[in-house]
Parts: sequence; C-alpha cells; structure tokens
Amino acid sequence: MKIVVLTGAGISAESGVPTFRDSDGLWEGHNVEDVATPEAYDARPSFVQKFYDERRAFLSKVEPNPAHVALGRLSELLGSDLTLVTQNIDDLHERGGAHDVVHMHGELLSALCRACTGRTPWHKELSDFPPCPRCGVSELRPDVVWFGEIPYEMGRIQAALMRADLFVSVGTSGAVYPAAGFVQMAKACGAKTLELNLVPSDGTAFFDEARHGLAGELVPAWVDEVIA
Ligand code: BV8
Repeated sequence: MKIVVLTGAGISAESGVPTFRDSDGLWEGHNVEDVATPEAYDARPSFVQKFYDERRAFLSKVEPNPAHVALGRLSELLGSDLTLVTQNIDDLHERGGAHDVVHMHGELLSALCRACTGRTPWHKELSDFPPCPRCGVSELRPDVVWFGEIPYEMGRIQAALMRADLFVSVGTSGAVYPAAGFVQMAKACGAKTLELNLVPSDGTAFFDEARHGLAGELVPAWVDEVIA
C-alpha cells in the first residue's frame, strides 16, 4: 500500500514546539509578514535571523513524541511505500526514526546562501552573518520557505500524491497552500483520505474519515492498524 503522510505543527505540539495559530502560537508574537517573507528579511535581516536563531536553538530543548516515533516505525517498515511530507522545519521526524523526510517548507538546521544558492547543514546562529562555507560571501539566510516562495520538492510530492492509495494528514489546520490542497489532489487520484487532528481542520470536509484528538495517541493507534 502506498501511503502519503502530511504533517504540520500539531504533531510537534506535545514535544513543546509552539504551533502557529493556537492561542500561544508562534505567530502570536509576530505577524507573518514581519518574519516569514523575503520582503521582511530584506527590510530587517537581523530581526528575522534572530527569530529563526531562537527557534533553531530551541530544538535542543525538545524531544520527539510518540507520534514522531510511530511514524519512524512506519518509515522503517514501509520504506519507499511511505512518503512522509512535513510543513515543519524542526528535526523531530528524523530524531523519531523517520527516513527521507520531505521538508517542503525547509529546515531550521540548514542555511541557504543567497549568493551561490548552496544549502549547508547549520546548527549555530546566523544573526552574525557568517561567510558561506562554499562561496565565502556573507549571504546566508535560514533555509526555510517563506510566504510567496515556492515550496521544495513539489514535483516529488505531486508524483507521490498521484499514486497514493492512502493520504493521511496529521496536526495541520489546512490554512496554508499548496499543502492545504494535497487532500483534494490525492482524492482526485483515487486515494482514501484520513485526518488526524486535535479539532476539525479548515479542510476536514474533504476527508473520507477524521479522528480528532492528540497526535501522540491517534498516530501510534493508526500505525498499529496499518502494520497489524
Ligand atoms: C506558494 C516555513 C507558489 C517558515 C511556512 C491559495 C489560496 C490562498 C493563498 C495562497 C494560495 N496559494 C498560495 C497562497 C499564499 C500562501 C498561503 O497559503 N497563504 C495563506 C496564509 C492563505 N502560500 C505561500 O506563499 C506558499 N508558496 O504558494 O508559492 C506556488 C504554489 C504551488 C506550487 C508552486 C508555487 C509558501 C507557504 C510556506 C510558508 N512557510 N513555514 C516558518 O515555519 O517560519 S508556513 C507555516 O505555517 C508552516 O510550515 C505551516 O505550513 C503553516 C502552519 O500551519 P500548520 O502547520 O497547520 O500549523 P497551525 O498552527 O496552523 O495548525 C496546527 C493544527 O494542529 C491545528 O489544527 C491544531 O488544532 C492542531 N493541533 C494542535 N495540537 C495538536 C494538534 N493536532 C493533534 N495533536 C496535537 N497535540
């Protein structure tokens, strides 16, 4: 069975990573335009770098939760029959044991050079504007996809959605495109669709089945069903 799983901030909530739209969400402190757009970076590069430096440093204070670990187990068992796509820029899927995770919105632990477009694994700060290890120019920015920018690996994602037997969405509000449109694409190509989320998402009507509750409980239970 070919499965595509799409995850959002809700899967990392129980690990202590703030979501975006929940009351104490990430965006609470900032409006999106001020921190997650290329224009914001051009206007205030240090401010934006600090916003992402804080989130990068915070990763060392959080651990994968049972939902990440369960998807790690599924990734081990299904291999390339599972395409795990995440909107999250944290590294909890990999630390939960998942392989070949598709980070469609980029990663905190990577830096993108605006001069040579090289992408370099990065665990430290960027707000001191260090030189790019490849080209030496100090044009490193967070390797995340900002609003108005094209998400990564769209071709691979669309191919996986077209051949999927099952599409499962975990911990996402379905408010941001193109990710929010994946359920319709999968459904149009004949896949069964399942939503696992704390509350009904904006796209809940497009799902054949929806289970509402904590990802840390719903995901391990669902994975047990799949591998049974
Ligand atoms: C693009 C990286 C062209 C940075 C992010 C069509 C219509 C309208 C607008 C658009 C459209 N197409 C494009 C747009 C514009 C825009 C967009 O969608 N705007 C929205 C606001 C309307 N999209 C773009 O600009 C995208 N680029 O379209 O390029 C293109 C398109 C296709 C092909 C080629 C080119 C780029 C968008 C990416 C922006 N970058 N992140 C960073 O992280 O700082 S988006 C960021 O916000 C996340 O990555 C994620 O995508 C989104 C947040 O959503 P969620 O992850 O779902 O989090 P949220 O808090 O909203 O919800 C959490 C859910 O979990 C809730 O439902 C909650 O109840 C639940 N939950 C909470 N706790 C738990 C739980 N569930 C289970 N268990 C729990 N414990």
